[in-house]
Amino acid sequence: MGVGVGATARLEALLGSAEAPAVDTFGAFDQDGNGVVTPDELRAYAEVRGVELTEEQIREIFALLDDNRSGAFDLVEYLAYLNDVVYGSLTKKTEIALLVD
Ligand SMILES: [Ca+2]
Repeated sequence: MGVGVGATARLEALLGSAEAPAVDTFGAFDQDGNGVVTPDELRAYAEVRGVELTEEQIREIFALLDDNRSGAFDLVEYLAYLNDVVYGSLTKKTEIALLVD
């Protein structure tokens, strides 16, 4: 279906350095520090980082991250996303590289 692929790439671009602790990147998204990241906060963070996000990409990112469909995502949802999608895909890429090699 391809849904979320572009959004995932955008989100990975936003995450920047993979060496930054996830809690720190979440804190950077959560600009008012209330523990949840809203679409407006994500949009503002993307603008600061020079990453262009369309409304559709923002919707896709929240479809991926906002498990309970509250309209925002919290740290638990963010960590679950990283674990499932980002680290999971990196592991798969590593496995594929090993197979090719
Ligand atoms: Ca917030």
